[in-house]
Amino acid sequence: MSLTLAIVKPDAVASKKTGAIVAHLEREGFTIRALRMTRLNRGQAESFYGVHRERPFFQSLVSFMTSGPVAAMVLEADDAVPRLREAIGATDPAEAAPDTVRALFAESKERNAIHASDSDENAEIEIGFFFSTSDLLAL
Ligand code: FUP
Repeated sequence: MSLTLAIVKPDAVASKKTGAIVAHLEREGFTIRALRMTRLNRGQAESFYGVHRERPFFQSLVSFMTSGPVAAMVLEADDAVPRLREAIGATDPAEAAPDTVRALFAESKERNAIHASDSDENAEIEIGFFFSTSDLLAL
């Protein structure tokens, strides 16, 4: 079993899709090992998306990610990282495979409902961004 981080983004939280997305991920076989609502401030969002700092969409992405609460969760499954990437679908919902979270719930390439870690290394870093060791002690 391995762990990954998912974030239900502000678009999906605001439109009350959090529960449906969590239910979808549980149906796909993930176990929720930690879950919390929070609202990112600008510094936190800039740091979380630091790899995209030079991209033209960076400021818009940071504004969106700080626009309202998010639901961050640690998900467990066999091969959790690649399986969650498959379950969320392509970045742009217009290109996401049927029955993926983004095909079902996302509004646009930016307002795309969910984030998922893209490697085991980043999953560990991103879990640490939202959860402390004591949150994960019961794992
Ligand atoms: P993903 O791994 O699918 O979340 O996508 P990326 O890491 O490539 O991009 C991170 C976030 O930047 C996306 F979720 C949405 C945003 N983004 C845009 O707003 N416009 C783009 O052209 C690409 C990404």
